Amino acid sequence: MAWIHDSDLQHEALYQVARADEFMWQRSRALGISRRRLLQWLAAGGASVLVGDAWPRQAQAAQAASSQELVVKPTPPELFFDYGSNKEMRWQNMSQRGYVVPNELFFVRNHTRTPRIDVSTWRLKVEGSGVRRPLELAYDTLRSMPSVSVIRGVECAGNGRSFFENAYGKKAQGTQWKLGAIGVAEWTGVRLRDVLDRAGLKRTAKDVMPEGLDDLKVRRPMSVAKAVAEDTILAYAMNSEPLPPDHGSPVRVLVPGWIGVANIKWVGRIEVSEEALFSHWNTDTYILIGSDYQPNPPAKGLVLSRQNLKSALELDMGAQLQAGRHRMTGRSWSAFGKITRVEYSLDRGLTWQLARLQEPRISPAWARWDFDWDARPGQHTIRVRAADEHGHAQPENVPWNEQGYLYDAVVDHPVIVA
Ligand SMILES: Nc1nc2c(c(=O)[nH]1)N[C@H]1C(S)=C(S)[C@@H](COP(=O)(O)O)O[C@H]1N2
Ligand SMILES: [Mo]
Repeated sequence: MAWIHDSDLQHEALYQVARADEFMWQRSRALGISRRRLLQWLAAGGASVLVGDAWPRQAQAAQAASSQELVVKPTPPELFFDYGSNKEMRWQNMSQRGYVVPNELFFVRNHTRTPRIDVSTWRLKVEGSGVRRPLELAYDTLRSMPSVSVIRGVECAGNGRSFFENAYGKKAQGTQWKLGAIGVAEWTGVRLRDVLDRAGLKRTAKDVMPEGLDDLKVRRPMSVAKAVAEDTILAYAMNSEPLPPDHGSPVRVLVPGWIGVANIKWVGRIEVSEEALFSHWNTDTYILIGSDYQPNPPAKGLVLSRQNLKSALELDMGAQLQAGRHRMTGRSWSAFGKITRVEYSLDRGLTWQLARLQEPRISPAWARWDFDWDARPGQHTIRVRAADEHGHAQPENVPWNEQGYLYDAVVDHPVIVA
């Protein structure tokens, strides 16, 4: 993979491919077998042994604890769709609102449940072969460092998953999100690179893996290039409030543009390594498995790239409206760049009109838009599609993948007018 330049490693897809390749060389050398033999062995199902992930045991422990409270904040049915430890924002509640999602409305995605962590005893460990001075930071020390605020989105890689069922007649694995597993907030914290510098980040460091303090110790690696980016931060505030328990209190990592799970909540440890790092969350899950995707050992499929491009109306699916003129509103977002065009169709894609775009159009966050609709009685289907400054556009369909990630196709939004 020598043609992948270091600066390209900010892009998750390239990063994962490069790392997987290196990993194979390292391990095959260590095991004294050929790389080819190792690939055959992996194809036969040896990956998790090789990665050395203690996931199954942790999963059992987490299940035993599952009768306890899963989410701390109130999540009444008017505000959220309830999937146990996961709560989906109802888009309807975003109409007439400002640019960011209020903390009370922000979606929650917990692999297990929200842990309660005492700020006074919380420590952030930064350690591993990639730092010269391993350290432990207390909350007050972190708060005393220079801070930055950024407006950015966090979106679950499975957002839109339920639409695979409409398209393929079968459900993909996992929470059946509609389009509400995304939120945008103003995050305040310390640049991750400032903390890494304090720990004496080595030039030879390669990967940075934040780890959560939740039951499963959710963790997922990123390249040093992404870790030292301007807007990769250790966030302790969300929309000017201390980070709420469900969103990672006291501190979470914000990794803009990368899939939701990269934004590790309740971070307690950051491993910095001179070697490629792997976890359950980039070998077994958060990968694309399906006939259109090749396995990419040690991952069982193509490791997920960054988030993509989607649009949502600020209206429930199947909402009822009164006949007459309505201002229809919504938001579109792209992880690649600014939204430059949003179109809507009232005739199932036969004809398209331009929606009006509003400022700001932050990337990776979203752009608000609206259009006027003179609604006649009957059953209607509204479609919306967006494009960004780099020419990415929402496709008509998405190839099937077992775990139902990255559904970015145009969706049918049913509306009943009476
Ligand atoms: N420690 C930890 N971090 C985590 C998770 C988790 O379960 N544990 N879930 C991840 C996933 S899959 C997503 S989509 C985002 C959701 O962030 P939110 O709950 O603040 O909306 O957090 C990520 N960070
Ligand atoms: Mo997610």
